[in-house]
Amino acid sequence: MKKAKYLFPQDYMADPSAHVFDGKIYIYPSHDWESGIAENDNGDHFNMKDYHVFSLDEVDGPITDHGVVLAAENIPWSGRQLWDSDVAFKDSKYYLYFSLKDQNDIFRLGVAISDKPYGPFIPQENPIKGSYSIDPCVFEENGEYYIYFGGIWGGQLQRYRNNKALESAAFPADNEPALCGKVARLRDDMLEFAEESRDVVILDENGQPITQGDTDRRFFEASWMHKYNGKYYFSYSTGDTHLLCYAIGDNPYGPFTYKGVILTPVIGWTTHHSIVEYKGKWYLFHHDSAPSGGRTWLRSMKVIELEYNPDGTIKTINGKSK
Ligand code: FUB
Repeated sequence: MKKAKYLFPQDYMADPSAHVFDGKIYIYPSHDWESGIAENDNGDHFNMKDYHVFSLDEVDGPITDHGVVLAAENIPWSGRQLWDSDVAFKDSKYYLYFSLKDQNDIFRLGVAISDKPYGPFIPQENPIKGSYSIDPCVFEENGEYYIYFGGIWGGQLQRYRNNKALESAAFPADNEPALCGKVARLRDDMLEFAEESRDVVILDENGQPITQGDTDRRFFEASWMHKYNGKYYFSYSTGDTHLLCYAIGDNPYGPFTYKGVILTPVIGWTTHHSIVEYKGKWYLFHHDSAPSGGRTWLRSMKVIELEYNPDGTIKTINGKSK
């Protein structure tokens, strides 16, 4: 599959997190809709209220929509805006991790549980203790589960330092190390962090942290972790420069060394993805706003094959290729 394919033209879905469960690909996207909220830098126009799950037997084959699996109105601590989510499997249960503003308009991460990969998912009473910001992604290795998260601007990461809320939001100076995404190991029951979250440090080619002013390379949002040939690939969006980039490390915590661009800018402001291997090939699940005529809050999910060079670097994909 060398051309990108829209996965579900019937509705707007974004931020697709793909996993292989029970021999199928399951996709956990955000569900965009036209709520009429004006566009701003806080992302108020991303006013989502529920999640669907999708599955594929073949990447090129028909897609199954499993319908609404969790709605904000059924989450006890819900305020507004169900943003990006991800799912992990452990001991016969599926755990859906999601981003949602609480009743004080603060983004937290929540967990909902199902005994099926296609839900429905039953939410916990409260958000994960000590969680903040957006875009959870869960990576499993040797029975340990690591949750990555964070996003600046509307994602509120600039409101925290060292896992403590600041009096007021603050960004580092342009020549200082950039704000980092976060990672924490999950507790055995999958419901809480097992440790304080740590910075996901991205280094440049000289071993120095990427700086806040390096907007083509610094972390903005959309963490994803995958492993290829024994190396750990942390990928993310650069937000206002609209790139999907990646950095490689030797363990799930990093540090990671910046390696390049996975996807050049798509049509629409946001770019967000997941990377998964299925039947011997690798795929980039992502989204763009082309079908909605560039309305950035109405995104459509897509998939395209992702290829590696012999040295393990990823071949850059053109976000506007048809
Ligand atoms: O879908 C809402 C937000 O837009 C996500 O959480 C971000 O990563 C961006 O894709």
